[in-house]
Amino acid sequence: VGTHRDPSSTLVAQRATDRRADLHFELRDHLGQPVSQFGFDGEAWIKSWERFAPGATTGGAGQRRPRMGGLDSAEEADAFFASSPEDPAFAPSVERLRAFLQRVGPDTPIALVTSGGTTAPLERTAVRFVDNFSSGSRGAASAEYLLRAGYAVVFLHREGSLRPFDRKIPDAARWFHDSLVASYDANGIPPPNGLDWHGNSILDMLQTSTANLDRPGVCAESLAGEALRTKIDLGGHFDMINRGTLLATPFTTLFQYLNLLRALCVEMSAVATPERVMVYLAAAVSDFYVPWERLPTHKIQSREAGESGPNNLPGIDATEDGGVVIRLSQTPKMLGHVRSRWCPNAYVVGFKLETDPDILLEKANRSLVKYRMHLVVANEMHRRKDRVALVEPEGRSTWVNRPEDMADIEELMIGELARRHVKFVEESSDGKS
Ligand code: PAZ
Repeated sequence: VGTHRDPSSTLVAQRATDRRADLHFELRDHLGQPVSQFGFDGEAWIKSWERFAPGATTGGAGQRRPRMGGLDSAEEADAFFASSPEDPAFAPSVERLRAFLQRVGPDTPIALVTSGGTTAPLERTAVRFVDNFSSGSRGAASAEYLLRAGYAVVFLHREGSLRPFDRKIPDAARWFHDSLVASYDANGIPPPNGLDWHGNSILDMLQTSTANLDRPGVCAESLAGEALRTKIDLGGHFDMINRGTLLATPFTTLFQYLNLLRALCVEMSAVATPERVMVYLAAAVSDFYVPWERLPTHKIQSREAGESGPNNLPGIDATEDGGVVIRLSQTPKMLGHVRSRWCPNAYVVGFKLETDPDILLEKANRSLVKYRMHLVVANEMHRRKDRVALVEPEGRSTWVNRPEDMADIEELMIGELARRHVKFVEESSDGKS
């Protein structure tokens, strides 16, 4: 039922039966080779374990890392980052952000928009993962309206989720865009005008398609056809790209997302007048995950009922009927760190999603107070495209309803938020003078 690693040696004690009385153990070394076997009185053993590792004998699979502080403590956040895997895309993403911030004028407001859902892998070489419903529609639409409102937008989005300006383009065309980027990369084709291919819209490709038609792997005509068949504000889009006001940074896993979020916030907090930064946290971040140190390296194998295994997988228990029990830990809460440590001068907008409308406002308000958000957007799962509440300090909340003839509720939301952000910047500069 449990695997417990003794930090003073490399031995792993594995309980071989699930009967509390008369327990049988097999000790294995760190390579999984049996060293010895023994058995003894189960109840006494359970009591002794419970004394110094409460819950360890009943909590199911795996080693339990003791919590150092609360879930939202700096220690928990630091431990999460220290144990995250290396991400080869991390450093280039931060470099691209630095170049982007250099291009943004000193008076331009900047928004960091997070969008789409994170995955929590179940294996290091992830074949399987826990995901969520988020399509990225909220983030993509919000980024568009922020751009239209004059913001430079850093769009931190789930790879493959919806993106500004191409969110209405059919999947086939977006797939084509991604293949095109891969093909440009593989062939070393540099981006035009010093801009960046990665994460930029499908429409960037249109602009330069004719120049690249003779290049290997590039076939832009069908792409142009797809895009032009949809009703898109091409002029507006090219304007944004040409002005260099949109930077998209992709992530997939929870580890990638949180590492990038922290790095981008820290970079953005160093701009002149950091109050002009709005952090808009619309991504649906997994509340539960398997810590990296507990993930098996390779794919978890399936097996017949009664067959033994998985063995030596610290986060996973086999059940009698051939199933597995995987224990998910709670993801450390990072919202408070955005406010207090990573981006302390920015205007920070959190989001709260609930399926039960009766608890929505209360939960949003709790998040506002606990993490010192400037505003929390409260939305109910099935009505999220039609109405949201903007929850602010001192119990204020404003409902925003989408009129029938308006395509996106984000148009109204961003109007409201941009107004509040302007006021926030003015009040911050008044406070300084
Ligand atoms: O991505 P989408 O448009 O399908 O959904 C948007 C949303 C519901 C994920 C977003 O509005 C939101 O509430 N994000 C935060 C979710 C949460 O962690 O509570």
